[in-house]
Amino acid sequence: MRRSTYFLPTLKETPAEAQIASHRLMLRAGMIRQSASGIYTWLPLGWRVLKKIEQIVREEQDAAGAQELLMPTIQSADIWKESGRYEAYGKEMLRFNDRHDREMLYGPTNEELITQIFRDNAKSYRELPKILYHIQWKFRDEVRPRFGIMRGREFLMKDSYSFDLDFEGAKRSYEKMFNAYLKTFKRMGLTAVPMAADSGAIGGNLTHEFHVLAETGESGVFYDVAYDELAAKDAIDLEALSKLYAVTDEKHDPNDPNCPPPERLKSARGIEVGHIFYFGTKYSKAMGAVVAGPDGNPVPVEMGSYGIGVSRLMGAIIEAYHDDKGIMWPEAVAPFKVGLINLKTGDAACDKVCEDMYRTLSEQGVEVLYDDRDDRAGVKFADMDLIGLPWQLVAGPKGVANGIVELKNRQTGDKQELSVEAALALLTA
Ligand code: P5A
Repeated sequence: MRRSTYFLPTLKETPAEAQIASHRLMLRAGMIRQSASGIYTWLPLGWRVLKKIEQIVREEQDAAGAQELLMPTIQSADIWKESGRYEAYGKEMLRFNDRHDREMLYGPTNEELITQIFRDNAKSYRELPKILYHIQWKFRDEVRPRFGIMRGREFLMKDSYSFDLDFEGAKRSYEKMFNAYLKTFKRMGLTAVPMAADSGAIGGNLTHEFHVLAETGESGVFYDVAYDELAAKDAIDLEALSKLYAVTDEKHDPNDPNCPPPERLKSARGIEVGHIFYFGTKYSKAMGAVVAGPDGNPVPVEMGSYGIGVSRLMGAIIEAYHDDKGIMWPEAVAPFKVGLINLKTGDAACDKVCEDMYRTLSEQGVEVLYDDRDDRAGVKFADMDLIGLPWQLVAGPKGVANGIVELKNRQTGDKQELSVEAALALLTA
């Protein structure tokens, strides 16, 4: 992509309305713009990152055996009346009537709709177990939308739903998702701590929230220091992990036998990036989602639901990866891998080297943003640091005369002077 043609409105000034780093940086880096309170347009740079995050979430769901489908954003109120949540959901639900005066709503979550789909299409226990998921926009009319996309009104969620014949099966599904979540967040460079939590409006009796620790997090959490050692390991020891004390502040109880002594108890702030629930037959009974069991008798299916805040994750990643100059994307979710800076656009030798490198990298499938603008070097450096691509490849007249370019790692700040060939070899390795 050529910077000269790319729609990337970066800002020098810090927007006054943004209170936390990720919100400020997403605005300044030209990734999002607010369209109404808690509702955002994703500009090309932000949209690229959102798709990368979404793809990692998708791959780990698929690897766990979940199957992707797509349910609509708009739902009929009827199914929510069946489950009993239509009244209970309150003002967070955006409700409206269509031209035939039928009551409709913009889905805040999809337990009802998926239960209806399952009920109408699955008949026998032989079709179990199943985990179905989609990645779809949700709307919740939050009282206090804030921190940009972190707590939006419209946001992108991955939501999965599991169907099993009995509790044992449901527990296996829950564990599959639990594991998939740890892997998913790890691939994005995040350590998410699973916390025993309250089930709130979704209901049920087994539930975990996944929190990325950050000072700007909205939730208070308490956990055993042993968690930090466990999380640093590559293979996740679920057994050991599930024994550790880790809870949200509503659940924290110093008198709990599992609560470690004060010197081993950490108190921190967390960003909730995922939330999983086992709720048994709550919806299947209310909505008649039954299958014929092995003996032919009807059995209401055991269910769970599993959410990831896909758009919120972007905020969490930026909170974890930034400095005073801007964002420092982990490679797995970076909008481009390389930012190519031509220090003297218009200089025949610089232009030639840059064009050649741009072509070679692109042909090799490396995503490059080429700053080919006729602008000052300082502007280009500042912009590149702000948008935070993992590698900066810099070509100026002096180096180019000797066949040398500079390669900078945005996270470590390390700079190397290399031949063009060596730099390209490193970036395509
Ligand atoms: C689980 C999947 C549910 O809705 N039903 C389907 C269950 N859970 S949840 O905790 O309410 O939401 C799942 C995740 O969505 C993110 N999230 C939000 N992200 C941005 N803005 C919001 N207003 C918002 N509300 C929820 C969170 O990451 C949450 O864990």
